[in-house]
Amino acid sequence: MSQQTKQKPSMLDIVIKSHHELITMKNMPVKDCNGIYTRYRNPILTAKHIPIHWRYDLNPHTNPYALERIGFNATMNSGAIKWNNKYILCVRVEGNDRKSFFAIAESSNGIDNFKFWDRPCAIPQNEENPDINVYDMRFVEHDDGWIYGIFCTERKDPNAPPGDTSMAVANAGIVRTKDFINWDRLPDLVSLASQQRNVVLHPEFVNGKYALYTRPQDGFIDVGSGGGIGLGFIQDMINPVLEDERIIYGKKYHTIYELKNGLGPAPIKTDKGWLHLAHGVRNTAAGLRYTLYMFMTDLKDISKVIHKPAGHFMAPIGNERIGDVSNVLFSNGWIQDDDGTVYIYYASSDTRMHVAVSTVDKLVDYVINSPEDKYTSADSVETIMDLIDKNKGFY
Ligand code: M1P
Repeated sequence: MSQQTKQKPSMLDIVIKSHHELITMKNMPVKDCNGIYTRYRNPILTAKHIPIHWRYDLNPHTNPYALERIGFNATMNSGAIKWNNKYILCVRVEGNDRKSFFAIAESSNGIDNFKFWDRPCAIPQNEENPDINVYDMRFVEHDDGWIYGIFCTERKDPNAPPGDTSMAVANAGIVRTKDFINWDRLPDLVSLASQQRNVVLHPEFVNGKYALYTRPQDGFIDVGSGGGIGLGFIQDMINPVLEDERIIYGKKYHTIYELKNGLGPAPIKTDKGWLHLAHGVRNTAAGLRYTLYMFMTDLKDISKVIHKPAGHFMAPIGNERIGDVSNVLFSNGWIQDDDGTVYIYYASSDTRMHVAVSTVDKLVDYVINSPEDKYTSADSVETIMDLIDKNKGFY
């Protein structure tokens, strides 16, 4: 037998190899599409994409059995931005301990080979009221020169009755950065609502003020009498007191946003109006169903919704339907390229990240030319009849 007998690969060698294969896997478009966008076959980020050195103690002396020391449960709801020619996601990573935190992952093409940076984001705390859990970052490169991140900060409700260990308060936490490594923590949003989630900064000043999309709510899960996508203004990000908040897109009976809705990423400016991506929630016998929908607001008056195609734009399909919180699609990040390509980053069932690709032109066409919801079955049939009549001679 030769002196150089091949050594059996260690457990960790196998883990490292399969991790490398996973994160370098090529992604392919899915053929079956509606012309509006193209989904990609593989999730772009899963819990298995988390770097090995965040999970394993790599020292064989202190980890002789090569056991995973820190487990991760999900990679989901990611903010997105193009920066230094890279597609950057600010991923909501959830540990097995249920705590979410942020970590940056980058790709050169926006559809595969997303790799986490060496370390997760260390978001500074507001000393007087530290976060218990943080999630769902929205990035915006604002006209003022900063890149802002607005996220949900969650704490136990101080007014919870004794023995209630789940009542929580959600609010908007605010950071700004120039490099996604160093973060300035600004004060949390001050608003009249008892809770806020899905808060998003508009990229431009409006009459010299910062404009914020909000989702005021009465309870942590149940929006109560609150709800709807709101719009308000603040004078100064260092003292973020929300003024003149009002609902610009409310919830409505027998729609896909009957129970609640919330804005996704910051809107994309087009020559026809601001393109918005949002999520709508309705209740079903199987629990809440979250789908994505789109609308457009006026360029001069951003509070005015000028186009709202009926129904969902994307809903969970196939494996997307199943996960920690099943039947959920959620998006808080998209990237518009210079050539008009739009990368829509969405999470399925609070478990994994995906990408779908479209263009600004197609999305504008979809939003402007798809029929609106007229809110009754009879009206929906009439809308279909209209199309059939217009199609006479074409089929
Ligand atoms: O579990 C589905 C989503 O629920 C919440 O969204 P919303 O505030 O609109 O109800 C958030 O916790 C979100 O992170 C989560 O994906």
